[in-house]
Amino acid sequence: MSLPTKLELVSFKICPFVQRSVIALRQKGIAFTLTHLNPQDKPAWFNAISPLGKVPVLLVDGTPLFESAVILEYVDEVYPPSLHPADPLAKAQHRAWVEFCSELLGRQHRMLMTTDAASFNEARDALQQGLQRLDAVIAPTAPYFAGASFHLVDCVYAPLFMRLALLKQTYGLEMPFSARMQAWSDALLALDVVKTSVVEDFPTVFANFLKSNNSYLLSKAAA
Ligand SMILES: N[C@@H](CCC(=O)N[C@@H](CS)C(=O)NCC(=O)O)C(=O)O
Repeated sequence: MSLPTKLELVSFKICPFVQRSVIALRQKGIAFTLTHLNPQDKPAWFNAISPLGKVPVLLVDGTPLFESAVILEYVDEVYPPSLHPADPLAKAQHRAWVEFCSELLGRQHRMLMTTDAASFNEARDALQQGLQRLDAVIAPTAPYFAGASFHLVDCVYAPLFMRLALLKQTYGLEMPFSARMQAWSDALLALDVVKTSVVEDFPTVFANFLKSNNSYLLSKAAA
C-alpha cells in the first residue's frame, strides 16, 4: 500500500470534530492542508462531498472521507505507529470512550445553544453527569486517559477540555473536576499539538458563535 500524496482537511473554525482530526494528524507528523469554510455559506463542492453537510471531511488524494472517528481510524491505520493500545479489548474500550466524547460534545453544544435558564441548567447538568461518568474510568495514574501514554482517545478529549477551560476562564462557568481529571485536562492543554490545533483568534470565533446563537451563557456571564 502506498501512502497518499495529498491530504486536505475541510473545516469550520469552531468545530471540535475537526480539531480532534488536526490533533491526530499533527501528533503523527503528517503533512496536510486545512481549508476553513463558512458554515453559513457552504459551497456546492462541499455539499457534493459531505453526505451530511458536516465537517470534517478529509480528502485523501481527492477521495472524501467523512465522520471524524472514521478519519482518525484511517489515519491511525495508514500512518504507524498506532495511537491505540495493542490489546483488542483495550482498543475497543478506547473506541467506545471516543464515542462517549462525541456524546459529551453534543451535550456541550446543546448547553451553549440554549437561550433560557431552565434549558441551560438541564443541559449543563447532563454534561456534568457525563463528565462524572468519564471521571470514573480514567486510569488512576496521570496524566492521560490510560496513564503515561498519549493515545487517539486523548486527541478526542482535548477539544472538549479546551472549551470547558474557555467557558470557565472567560464566562465563569464552573464544571467541578476531580484532581485526576483536572491533571488530564491540564496535560492535554499544555501540549503544543493541542495549543496549535485551533485558529489563533479562537476565543473570538467562539464568542461570535455564542453571540450569533443568542446563547443564554452570555446573559448569565454578564449578570
Ligand atoms: N459525527 C460527526 C459530527 C460532526 C459535526 O457535528 N460537525 C458539525 C460542526 S462541529 C457540522 O458540520 N455541522 C453542520 C453544520 O453546522 O451545518 C463527526 O464526528 O465528524
